[in-house]
Amino acid sequence: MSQLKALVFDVDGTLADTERDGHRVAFNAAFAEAGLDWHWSVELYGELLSVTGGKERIRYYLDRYNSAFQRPEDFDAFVAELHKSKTHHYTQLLSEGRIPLRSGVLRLLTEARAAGLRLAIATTTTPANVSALLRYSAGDDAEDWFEVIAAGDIVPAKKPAPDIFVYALEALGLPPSSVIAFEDSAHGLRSALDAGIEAVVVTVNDYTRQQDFSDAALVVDQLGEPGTPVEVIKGPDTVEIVDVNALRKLHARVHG
Ligand code: XBP
Ligand code: MG
Repeated sequence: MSQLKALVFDVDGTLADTERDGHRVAFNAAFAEAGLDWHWSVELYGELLSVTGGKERIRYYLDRYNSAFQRPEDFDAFVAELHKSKTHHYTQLLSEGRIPLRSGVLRLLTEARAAGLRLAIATTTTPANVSALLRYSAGDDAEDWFEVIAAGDIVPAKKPAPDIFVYALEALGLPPSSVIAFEDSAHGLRSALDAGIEAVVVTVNDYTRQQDFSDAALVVDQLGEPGTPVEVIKGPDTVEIVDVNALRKLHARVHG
C-alpha cells in the first residue's frame, strides 16, 4: 500500500474564500479604472466561474454576455492589460487583510508540517495572487512551507484539465497514490482525478455547494477547528475534523 507523503492544495475557494469578495471585486475595480461600464454581480460571477482563469473568464464574458462590445485591434493585449490591472487590485485587496484563510486551513498546514508531510499548491490563479494570499493571511514565511507552487499559465491547459496537478506531482517527484488533493469545485476535482489522484477532499463554498462531487473521497463544509465539527456532505460521518489522523485514515481507505 502506498504511503501518504504530501498534501496538494488548490487556492481559490480552498485555502481562502477569494472569489466573491476578492477576485470579483478586483475585476470590477479594473473595469472601472479602464472606463468600462462592465459590472460582474455576485450572481453573474457565479456563472462566469464556469470558466477558470481570469483572462479566459474575461473573454467568456464578452463572448457570452457582452458580444456588442467593440473589441480593440490588439484584443489579446487589451485582455492581458485589463487582467494585469485586476491582479494589481486583487493583491492590493489582499494586502489590506480582507481575505482570511478558511477555517482549519492554518491548523492543518501547521499539523501537516509537524507530521513531516510535504506541501504543494496546484492552482489556476496567477502566481502573484498566491504569494500575496499566503503572505498577508499566514505570514512572510508561509510561501516557504510549500515545496511546489504550481500556478496559472505555467501549464498550457487550466482546470478541469489535469495539467496543473500533473505538473505539481512531477515537481514533487511523487506518484498520485501518495498524495491527497484539496479542492473546492467540480472543475478542480476533475483536474485532480484526471491527474490520477484518487484521494480528493472537497471543502464546498457558496458558489460550489450544489456541484457534483460524487467522485470525491470526502466532501465537507470546512476543514474544521477543535470545537467546530465539520458537516460531512459525503464520506465517513465519523470525521469530526480534517486533521492528519483523519487524512491518514482516508488515504488508507482509498488506497487499501
Ligand atoms: C480559481 C480560478 C482563478 C481565479 C482568478 O483558481 O479559476 O482564475 O478565479 O484568478 P483555483 P486569476 O480554484 O484553481 O485556485 O484572475 O489570476 O486567474
Ligand atoms: Mg478553487
